[in-house]
Amino acid sequence: DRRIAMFSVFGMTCSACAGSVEKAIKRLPGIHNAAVDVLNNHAQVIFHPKFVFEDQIRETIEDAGFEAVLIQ
Ligand code: 9UX
Repeated sequence: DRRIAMFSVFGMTCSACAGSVEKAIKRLPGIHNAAVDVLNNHAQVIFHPKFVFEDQIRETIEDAGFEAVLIQ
């Protein structure tokens, strides 16, 4: 059982920002993959909804210092 979520992530100004967002997301349980695109301000996350939910992922991005909005 997998779900895909797309977030807009604001405040990333270099590729190291994207790396730290990816790393933070991947530390959560139930994350299959996280791909952060600094140019388009997007983060796509594939996850197992039995272990983690969209809002926990969104809060993790915010805790890493960025603003995140679930767009899809
Ligand atoms: Mo780049 Mo981002 O020098 O938090 S890592 S701006």
